[in-house]
Amino acid sequence: MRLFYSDASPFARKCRIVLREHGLLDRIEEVATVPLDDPADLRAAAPAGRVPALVLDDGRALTDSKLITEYLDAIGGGAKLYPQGAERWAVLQRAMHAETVMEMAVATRQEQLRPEGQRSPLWLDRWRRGIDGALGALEADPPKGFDIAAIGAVVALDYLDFRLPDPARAARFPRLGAWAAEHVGRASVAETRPR
Ligand SMILES: N[C@@H](CCC(=O)N[C@@H](CS)C(=O)NCC(=O)O)C(=O)O
Repeated sequence: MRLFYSDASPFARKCRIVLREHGLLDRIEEVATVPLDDPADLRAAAPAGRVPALVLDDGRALTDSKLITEYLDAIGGGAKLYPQGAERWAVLQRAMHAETVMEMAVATRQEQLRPEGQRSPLWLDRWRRGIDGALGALEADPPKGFDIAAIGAVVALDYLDFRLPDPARAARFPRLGAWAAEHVGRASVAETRPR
């Protein structure tokens, strides 16, 4: 199998952490790519040209990090990251708060790369408040253990520090910061940190 990723993509990083947690690195080749260059092999796997994309051994492909991480969790030999029991919906809701942070942070980054006169102050403000709202939900109810919500939260926080650093953020979400610090040294997290 082949996983197309770009180093900075938080969505791709979730998949890269999950495949390490499940010991799948010997079955899945990680292929670094630049989506904006529109490489033909990425377009063939992902019609919309986005990472992550996972090409299976039979040639079929899966796109979108939520689908790919659930697939890797299904075939992997490690502890399950998507719980099936009573806690499933609480975990998925936490994961969705993290997903919202990623979506709004990536949108903010893309907006910031536009020429200044073309940026939308309205959307930048809405996304800033949206990010803080979703972080506030995670601050009130941080992930428990290292499940798919924890992976999302670690990735979202690292992406914020990487692309949208804010020295005041740590003071606004102290509990979340302390929670994240517990996972900094985990191999799957350390090996995939964006540079
Ligand atoms: N919902 C998707 C989002 C994927 C996504 O937005 N990927 C970005 C990189 S962070 C991308 O490939 N952008 C290139 C493009 O849109 O052309 C997922 O979870 O996989």
